[in-house]
Amino acid sequence: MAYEDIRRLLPHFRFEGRFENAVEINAGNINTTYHLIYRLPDGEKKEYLLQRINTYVFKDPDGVMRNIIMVTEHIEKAYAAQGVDSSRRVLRVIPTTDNQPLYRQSEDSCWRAYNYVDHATAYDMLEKPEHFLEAGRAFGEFQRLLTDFPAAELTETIPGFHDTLKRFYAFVASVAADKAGRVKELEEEIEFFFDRRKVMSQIVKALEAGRLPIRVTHNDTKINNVMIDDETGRAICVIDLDTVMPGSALYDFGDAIRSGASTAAEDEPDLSKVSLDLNLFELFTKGFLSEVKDILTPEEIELLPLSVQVIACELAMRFLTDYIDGDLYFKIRTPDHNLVRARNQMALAKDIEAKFDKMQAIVRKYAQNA
Ligand code: GN1
Ligand code: MG
Repeated sequence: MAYEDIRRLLPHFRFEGRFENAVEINAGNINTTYHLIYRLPDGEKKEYLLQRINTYVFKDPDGVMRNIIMVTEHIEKAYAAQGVDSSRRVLRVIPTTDNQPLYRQSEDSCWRAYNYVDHATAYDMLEKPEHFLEAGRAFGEFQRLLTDFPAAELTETIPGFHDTLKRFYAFVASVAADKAGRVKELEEEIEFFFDRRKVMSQIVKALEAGRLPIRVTHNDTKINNVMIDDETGRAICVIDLDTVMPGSALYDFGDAIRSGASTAAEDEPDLSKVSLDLNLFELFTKGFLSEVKDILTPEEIELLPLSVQVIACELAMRFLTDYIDGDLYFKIRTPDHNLVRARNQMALAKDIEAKFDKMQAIVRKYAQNA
């Protein structure tokens, strides 16, 4: 039961009111999350999120929290300067009773808390196409509000997170090590990534050559990382800021499209259902570029379609690497979950390749009038 798991932690945070209920939220492949309800003496409800940070993935939880605090404070100030009420627009860290952003229960058990954005939903699959236009606008706005934030002040908490070439070499090393004895059944899948090594390394090479700027990026713009207001249908808050780091705006565009514009869930095993919905691609592109077309360089805009291909391949390769390693990184719900996910993203990547020219035409349409 959720309460039993967390009751010893609750007194360590500055939650207001009396504890009423805790429910585990089954979202995310990395951290464990609880939704908490408290009640003030006057009857008002106070809601929070309590999360256990996965320290296998995040080796520097203090660095993660430092990044999050700097970035959320910056966004809050930017909204204040625009006269926008930011109470439901940005995550806020709830400190511990000794005023720390983290509570360390033991060496490998780290907890943190946030305000809860109420009357809003994080969808794994969007229910209405308009939501995706909104998501594009929200991730674009996130990017825009952080253009004047000095990226060098952020810690690279997972070094090379979207360095796809480095991830390719890690994948090759995992294939060679074959720790879980699974490589023999995976010839076709492995070949897929060797065939795409060059394409996958294009963004990181352009960054290294200085042809693309380093920006503050979210790095995990999966569609369930934006909250949609239940009443207005507008995207109100970008969440899951654990991977906010210096990076490329292309990562955020590519990851959002590969997750939100797919016609199937990320772990749908029936590959005939997996494709890129160009209508959704267009909606997101429209929303995203409405916020950032004056900020992005011509080269960044030109490479937006490529970013979708690169991030879909990268994630497919990450899932396959984890399957080969024996499922150490992503949470799994079935023994072949990572393999199913990898094949799903490979199918999506193939469809993205087939639709490349159409994506390019759409990007050009919305990049005009800059
Ligand atoms: C992980 O936990 P979640 O779902 O927000 C992962 C992302 C992947 C995603 C795929 C830190 O994000 O990079 O794209 O799963 N986060 C990390 O579902 O590795
Ligand atoms: Mg998430």
